[in-house]
This record gives sequence, C-alpha cells and structure tokens, in this order.
Amino acid sequence: MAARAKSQPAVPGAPASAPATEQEPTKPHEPLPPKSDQTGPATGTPTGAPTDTPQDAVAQQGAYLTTAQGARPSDTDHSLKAGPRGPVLLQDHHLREKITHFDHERIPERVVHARGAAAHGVFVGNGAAQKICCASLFEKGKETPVFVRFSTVLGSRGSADTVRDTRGFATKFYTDDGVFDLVGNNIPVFFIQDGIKFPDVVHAAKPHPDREIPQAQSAHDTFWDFVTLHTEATAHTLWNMSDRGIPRSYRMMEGFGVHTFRLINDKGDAVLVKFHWKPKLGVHSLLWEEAQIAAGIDPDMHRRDLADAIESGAFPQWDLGVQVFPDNDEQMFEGIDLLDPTKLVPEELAPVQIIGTMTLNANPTNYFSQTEQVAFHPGHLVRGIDVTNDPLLQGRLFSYLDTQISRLGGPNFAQLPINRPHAPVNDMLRDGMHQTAVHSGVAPYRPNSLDGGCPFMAGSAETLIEFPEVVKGTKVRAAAASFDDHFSSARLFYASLSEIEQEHVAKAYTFELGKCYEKAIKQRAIGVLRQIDEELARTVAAGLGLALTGEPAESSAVTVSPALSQLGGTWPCDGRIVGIFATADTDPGELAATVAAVAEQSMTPLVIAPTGGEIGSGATAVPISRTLDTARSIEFDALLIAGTAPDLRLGLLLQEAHRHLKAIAYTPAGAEAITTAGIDEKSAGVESVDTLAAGLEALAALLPEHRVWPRAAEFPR
Ligand code: HDD
Repeated sequence: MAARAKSQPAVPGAPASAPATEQEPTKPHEPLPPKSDQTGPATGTPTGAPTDTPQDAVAQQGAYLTTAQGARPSDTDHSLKAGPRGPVLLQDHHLREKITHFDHERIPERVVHARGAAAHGVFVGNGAAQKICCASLFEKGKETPVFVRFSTVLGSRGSADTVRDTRGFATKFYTDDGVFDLVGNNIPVFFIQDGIKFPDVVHAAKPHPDREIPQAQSAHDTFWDFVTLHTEATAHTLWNMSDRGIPRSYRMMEGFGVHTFRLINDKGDAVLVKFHWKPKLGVHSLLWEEAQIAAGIDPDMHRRDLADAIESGAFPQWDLGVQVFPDNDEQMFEGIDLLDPTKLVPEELAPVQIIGTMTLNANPTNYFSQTEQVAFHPGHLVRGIDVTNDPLLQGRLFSYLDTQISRLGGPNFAQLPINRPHAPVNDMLRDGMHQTAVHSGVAPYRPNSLDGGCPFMAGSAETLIEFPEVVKGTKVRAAAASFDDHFSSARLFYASLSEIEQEHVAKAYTFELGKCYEKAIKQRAIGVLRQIDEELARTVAAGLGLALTGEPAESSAVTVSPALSQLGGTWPCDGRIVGIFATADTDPGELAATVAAVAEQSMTPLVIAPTGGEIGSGATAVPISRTLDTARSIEFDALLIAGTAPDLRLGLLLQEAHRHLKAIAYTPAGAEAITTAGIDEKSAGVESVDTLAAGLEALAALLPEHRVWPRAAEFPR
C-alpha cells in the first residue's frame, strides 16, 4: 500500500496543508551554515569511535594541566591554606572546582540493563532484503557503522557478568538515513505481553525493597511469586532457567528483536519480520557451577572476554537474519500470534534469511562517554522499518525516550558523541539542559520566511514511512483471546532441548525455587511446570521435597524445533582460551612453539606455572601469564598439562576443568598431575600425548564442540 500523499490531511476534516511548492518561500537549498558541533574540528567521528577523533582533542588539549577555565594551576595536590597546618581557604577555586565536579561524576544507572559492555563495529548488507525493505543499510555491500551494547538485566552497574539472567543485545546502526536502533535480547520471548506491566515485572525481579537483596538474581520470592501468578511469563522464565541464561561469552549469544516489525519497500509494500542475530561462533553457555565461581573469581568475565577478543583481532561476527511473514489483517502465522511477544515462530516453519553481517572490531575508548552514555530507543527507526501494534513494543516506544531524560540529564542526549547520527541533523529542537549546539538562524519553525524557508521537508522518496495501516476498534483495556495461550511456546522450547540441556533446566529450577522461602510459591511453581512437562515438574518437585500438586497439562501435543538446541554442531574456536601448565623443567623452545601455534589458530594461549616469571631464559624465555595463585578453571576452555607440582591448587584446577567437561591433554611430564587429581585417564576428552604439539592437536579436535559432552555420563546424575 502506498504511503499517504504529502498534502493529505493527517486528521480527517482538517484542512490539507498547501503543496510544498506553494508553502516554501524559496526553493530547497543547502542548509544554513552548519551547527558548530556538526562539522569542523569539534566533531570528527561523531560517535567518538577510536580513530584520530578530534573529539579527544577537545577533551584534552595541550600538555599542561588546567582548570575547567583553561588556567594552569601551580599545584593540584595541596589545597590553599593559611599556613601548612592552617585551615583551608574558601577562595581556593581549584579545590572547589575539582571536588564539586567529582561530587557529580555519577549519573543514575539504567533502571534495567545497568551493567553492560560494548563495542564499535560495522554492518554490511548483502542485498537479500532489498526487495522487501528500502532502508539503505540493507543494500548489497553497504557498510554501516554500528555500536553494540550487551548487558545483564537485573544487576546494578557493579554486579557480576555471569549471573543467571537475560542478556541485552542492543545495536545502534548509524545509517545514511539516520539512526536505527535494534534493541533486543538473547532470548526470543518476553515475560509480559503489554508494556504497562513492565514496572511490575521489574519490581518483582529486582532486589527486595526492604533489604535490597539478592543482587542480580531471580532466585528469590518476589520473582517467583510474579512469574507463577502471571503465567504469560512461563516461556521467558524457562529460557532463563535453560543454558541461555548463563552464556559463555557475549560473542557466543544469539540476539532477537523479539517483537514483530514491519519492513516496507520503495513501492510501499509491507511484510512483517522478526529479527535474529546469529553468532558465527555458535551459541555456547557456561555450566552453572562455572557461572557461580566466575561471579566471585572474575565478575568481569564477559566484559573482559569481549574486550580481549577484539583487542587480539578475534573480531566477533553475527549474521543478521529475518523471518518473513505476510502482513495480513490477522497478523498470525501458522496459528502463532505475531503481536504476542511471549511467542516465537520456529525456524523450521519460517526460515531465518540472512540479510547482512556485523563485525565488532574496536573497543570503546572511554566507558562513560560511549558505553554508559549511549541511549537506545526502539522508536529510532529509519525509512523502510516501522513498528507493529505489539502492545509491549508500544509501551517501549514511550519508555526509552523518557528514561534518557532522567538518566542523561535532559532532552539533548542525542548530541552526545556516541548518540549523534552520521546523517546530517537539522531539527527544530532548541535550548534545554546541556545544549551544546550553537544554532544559527532565527526561525526554528516552519514554514518560515526569515531563515529562507530552511529547514525544508524532504520529498516522499526520502522520508520515514509511517505505514498507513487501517486502524479501527473499540477503546478497551483488554488483550486478544490468542494472548491467553501461555504454555505452548514454553512446551515447544523444552521439548526441543537435548537430554543434558533438559537436565540443566531441571537443576536450575530446583536451585532457584530452593532459594525461595514461601512454600506456597514453590508449590505454585510446580503446578506451572506441569503445564510445560510432567517429568520436569516431577524432577523439580522431588528435588524440593514437594508433592506434585496442580493439574496435568490439558494437551500433551507439542511441536519440536531442533534449531532451539545449542548442541550437536561444531563451531570455530576463535578467542578460545587454552591454558598450558608448565614448570621449570618444560622445554622453553617447545613451549614457545606451542604458544605460537595456539595464537595462529586465533585462540589465546595462557601459560600457567607454580610461580610467576618466565620459563627458560634469554631470547627463548616464555612469559608466565598465570600462577597457581591467579589461575582458576573457569578462565580456560581447554588445558594442556606439561608438568606437575606438589600443590593442591593444581589438583583443583584439573578437577574443576574435568567436571566442567573441558578438553584436557597431558604429556608424560603431566601424567602425575592427572593421577594426583584423581582423574581417570580413560575419561572422555582426557588425552595422553607425547608432545605439546600433539596435545594442541588433540584439543583443537575437541574444542569445536565447545565441551566434551559425552563425559557428562561419567558423573552421577
Ligand atoms: Fe527494555 C533498556 C531490551 C522491554 C524499558 N531494554 C533496555 C536495554 C535492552 C532492552 C537491551 C538496554 C539498552 C542499553 O544497552 O542501553 N526491553 C528490551 C527487550 C524488551 C524490553 C528486548 C522486550 C521485548 N523495556 C521493555 C519494556 C519497557 C522497557 C516493555 C518499558 C515499558 N528498557 C526499558 C528502559 C531502559 C531499557 C527503562 C533502561 C535504560 C534504557 O531503557 O535506556 O527504558
């Protein structure tokens, strides 16, 4: 359907505005002289991306310390006093400026998704979406800069990365047509169906208001009270209890737009789509014990992993894909309501068609000005991409603009370097807190005759397309009847998991509910679990020592989507960490060659030894990266053991790695360490080798499957 003609009245009965040619006093021309913050030495790379950005020059000019006013103080370590032991003088402006600014350094953290890590990158369209969408970023070969922020949802800014939670996956595309934000999660369904319930679910999931505990956890009474009383949350809760809730790395997560969006082509034809990010490294997770250990040993695990991988040149990549559906009146597909964000459409029914690839290739140069100040909004759309009536999405369209005003201190946050569009900006927004642009002209309204008519309205071939959907209905606070189906999506996901993934789900429910105090809540949860799977409910009830209460599911019919399981494939090992345990007896030449060989395979070698320093001496010396004081199993994807040490921590390292199903190889010099740790040398994925080179070969053969899954059978269930 074509977009509404420009001269057509927006409100029925209102007079049509005059055609553009009559309205403008002059013909469109180049805009008035650009705002001082849009060109010239003050802006450079608008996002402050790590190039030779003159933005940095503005931040730090000259070699000498100055006050904020540019004067050079003589000393910054002592306040001005009446004598060295006397009182501090009120006239010390340098002191007051320094302390006052420090007192105001913090801004409110995000009300959700407070803890995050981000990276710059580029998106390249492959042209496959051009028939259905006129957005320039999807054109074949078109390169669009991006900034991506990954996050946990519940924890505050200083919380641990590896908690069980949903992960945010928000992408800002700086397109030629303006900014497009795809603000998604690593889970394709959501807890609630309507934005009006967002404050409720967040209040329930955040720490209890009396003691403010637990931090960054869903394992507490109010969360489980909410999700068992609001059974629309069943599918999202199940995804959180699955391995998806504890990713191995931000680089190894899928991303989902969750809602159904509308894409429109140049002819005005529309289709409905769901966006998917597919990681080239596959989808991998931690084990729960690893996640817990990491929260203590390395709470920055995911942040560090992302930054280290990018710094070492192992640039993470994702394909962007869409599932495409006809835009008909029902907005249903194979019985699945496309406006219900608690539902997913199996890829087997609607394949994900790849429309481009994103590479993250640069770390932020400043956490605050980029990762913290970035402001996403699902309503930041460009020509060719529009929203649908999903009531959750509609609520979000209000919330994100609003939150930035309190978080970033006013309405001018789009002028912050990381938020600036790369497209020219000529809005009629003026003044306000933190206004940094120096606008020219006198007539920020239109039409006007004083600024030569500028800014002009672009022609319909260039403007945003607000799809002219026919809307009618009775004003009502209600949801569609199809929104009453709260369990089919959860059943589908659970049935699609492999046996070991299902075991992890049962253990996660048992752990989380085991942390609740109220028996009635746990008992209610068992009733909800019966609606997903009878055996799952039985296992969790047994683990909690509860009766199998509630009713069995009315229907046991379930479809299966193999694409939802994480297991069964092989993936590239870029950025994987191989720990090599060596001692003073290890041959430095052989060790150096192995370290180099690991790096050549785009993996990260870390040499572990009983104490710090180097193995060998002189030019061939190999630096030691970790000692038995600083090494812990969670950091390594695989271990190569080339020595032993009379130290219990070496045993602990090996036992944990073994229990966590990590690939292990050992040379004859490492055999004693394996035996001392009590590891059966016949255990799956524990390889005895003659040389370090052979050990690396053995590990490289095991790592593409992420873990040695068959070893799980060796442990008691
Ligand atoms: Fe949201 C942040 C993702 C529903 C209100 N959300 C936020 C971020 C992500 C998501 C990734 C962090 C962005 C960043 O890194 O800065 N949110 C989602 C997804 C949702 C969703 C995938 C459902 C499909 N959110 C949602 C609803 C509301 C909000 C229904 C309110 C009605 N979300 C917010 C917020 C935040 C936010 C309060 C906090 C900080 C911010 O926006 O910038 O406005």
